[in-house]
Amino acid sequence: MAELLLALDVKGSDEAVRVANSCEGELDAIKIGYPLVLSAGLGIVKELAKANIPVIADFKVADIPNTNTLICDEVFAAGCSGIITHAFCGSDSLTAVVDGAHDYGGIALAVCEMSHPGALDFLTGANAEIMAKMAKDAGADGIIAPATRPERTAILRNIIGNTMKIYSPGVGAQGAQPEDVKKYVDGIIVGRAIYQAADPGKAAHNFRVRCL
Ligand code: NUP
Repeated sequence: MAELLLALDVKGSDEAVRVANSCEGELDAIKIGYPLVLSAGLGIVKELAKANIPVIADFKVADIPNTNTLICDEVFAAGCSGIITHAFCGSDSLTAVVDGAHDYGGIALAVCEMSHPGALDFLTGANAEIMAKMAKDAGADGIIAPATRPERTAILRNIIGNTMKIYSPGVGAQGAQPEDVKKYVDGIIVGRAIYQAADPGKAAHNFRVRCL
């Protein structure tokens, strides 16, 4: 059984609240990112957190350790429960995010292999495997691995073991199905296939059932 996370990549707080309310009771967490935060402001976190499910900031943090720490301070002060970071900047940058999250009682998830076709240019294979090992060594709480390439996600699962989480995007608009990957992961991330649906709550319910 996998959890269901909504990637709430809509523009503006009204639309974000409309979709989140429609999905009430169907989600385990809401993932926000640049599209929503740049259009609605970071204050949207407090609004979404009223649903009493974690809000995870998908900012794919990728900077020097000090800047990463400063970013974590803002993200967790705003009320987020977790942060998604890139791992490719190296172990010190990654550790800064892990420590920054843990200082606030939050979680840090490291992107190891991405779900889109261009990931095959760099963010796959040995590079992804090195980053999974790095995430484990840094004490990250979990990794992001692709539903679009379940065989790769299975390999990354073997590297990190069962104590860390895997959250997996690529289901719905990017072509993967929950059934492709649910046995390897702790949570499935779905964006457009829910928030662009005529009835987002119904769409979320259908994905939730398929994640069981
Ligand atoms: O590898 C990744 N692929 C991916 O799609 C890592 C991600 N964080 N995401 C995010 O997941 C992406 O930015 C979007 O927020 C969500 C997938 O949305 P959708 O394709 O289901 O609309």
